[in-house]
Amino acid sequence: MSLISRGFAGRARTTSSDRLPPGQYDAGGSFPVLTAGPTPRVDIGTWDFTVQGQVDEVARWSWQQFRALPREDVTTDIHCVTSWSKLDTRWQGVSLDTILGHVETAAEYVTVFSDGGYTTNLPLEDLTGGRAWVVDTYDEEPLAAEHGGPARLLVPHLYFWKSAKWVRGLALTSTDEPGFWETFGYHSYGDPWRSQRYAGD
Ligand SMILES: Nc1nc2c(c(=O)[nH]1)N[C@H]1C(S)=C(S)[C@@H](COP(=O)(O)O)O[C@H]1N2
Ligand SMILES: [Mo]
Repeated sequence: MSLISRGFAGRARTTSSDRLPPGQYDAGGSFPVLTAGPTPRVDIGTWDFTVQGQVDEVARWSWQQFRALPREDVTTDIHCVTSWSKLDTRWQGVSLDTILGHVETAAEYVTVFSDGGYTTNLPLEDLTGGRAWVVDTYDEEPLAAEHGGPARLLVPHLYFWKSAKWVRGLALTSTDEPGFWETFGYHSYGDPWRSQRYAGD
């Protein structure tokens, strides 16, 4: 029969399968660690976060200055290209809108760089609009070193390889320059809802 009650039809669909992009599974309580190379040792005494490259003036925050910026709580789903997703992950950190509010630029792209040499690229616009953060807290605890502590990028609307661990800054560029995984054939944008895993997807 085709009759369905209003109450049932009108209910918001929030089952986990609706929240999983194509080809992804729910990792549940586990939080896999994916790192190319060793976990770098990061000293917060010398740590800084800089926005450099195509900017009128380099912007720089020491750890103390970064910690004093306005903070936000973020609860979001994350999607790794190796096909695990994790729902309702809880973070705290500084919005990239706050950081980029201090910067004048005509650049359209960003190379995110990290301790240990990892890089990843994305359009500058994708770091704005309340869609990206530098986070230092996971589940109300300081972010663990293997997950990118003291601080990592969080860009949950793109595959998780864009969320650079041990992040140290942004280099603003006029053209889209492939980062670490992108050089090895991963997609330059990486939208999980469009299965943009590899170049050409
Ligand atoms: N610096 C750095 N950041 C990185 C990586 C890395 O190897 N080095 N791996 C990326 C990949 S492929 C994924 S899926 C996530 C994994 O984050 P996790 O180890 O906290 O799960 O970090 C991303 N950020
Ligand atoms: Mo990944």
